[in-house]
Amino acid sequence: MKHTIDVCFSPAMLPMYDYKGAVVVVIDVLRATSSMCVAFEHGVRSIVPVATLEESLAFRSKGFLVGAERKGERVEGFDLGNSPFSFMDESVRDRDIALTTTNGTQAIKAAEGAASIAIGSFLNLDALCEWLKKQDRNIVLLCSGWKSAFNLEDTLLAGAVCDRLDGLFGFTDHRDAAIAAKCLYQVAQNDLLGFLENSSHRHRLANLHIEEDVAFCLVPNQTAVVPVLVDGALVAAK
Ligand code: 3SL
Repeated sequence: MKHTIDVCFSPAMLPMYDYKGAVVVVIDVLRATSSMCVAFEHGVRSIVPVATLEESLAFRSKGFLVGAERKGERVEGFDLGNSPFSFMDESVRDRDIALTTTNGTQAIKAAEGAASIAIGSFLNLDALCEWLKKQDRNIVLLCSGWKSAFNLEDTLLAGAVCDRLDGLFGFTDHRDAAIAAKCLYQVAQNDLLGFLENSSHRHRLANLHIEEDVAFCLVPNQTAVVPVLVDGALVAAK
């Protein structure tokens, strides 16, 4: 039987989707899911996504590194923020990390109850698509958005996945979201950075002088790692 692929533009909309038997791919291009891919590429053993600062901090006594981002910045007192560059350090190798971010880790929590949860970004685009082809399930691409609102960059990645997989998977009856995401990606694909010129989160990050993070997170296929959630922790899929 042909499986379906669909796009959910916000975690707030996820309850309207039939996701419980599906693979949910959580997408937060700027920057949480991109940083997670970088972390595993640099040897991190596991990442426990948590909702609050307190939950993250509590993992320190268990030997974890603790990470927290709020308003785009590392929260004082935490080892790590949410820049992909902060996960490129030897000090993260073989470590377990607890992480909370404004939207990305919240979206992962929202997807709990799915048959499986994977992490997507431009950085692991081709590897993710290859992994998805092997899953014998419907797929829901969940955009983290910004505080429940639509955003462009997550939609572009969802569109890129649809663009690569729609010959293999059928769009669902509620297919407009997948069609829209794919069309948007096809318009933007040759200049993702330029397309996002006026996007809200690119501006938020530019105000923090971290435009290099934005450019980095839009470069496809920098890793073959596909992080998946197993017993509450993200690990690299075998
Ligand atoms: O919302 C999130 O999860 C973050 O990726 C936001 S930020 O890029 O760190 O500002």
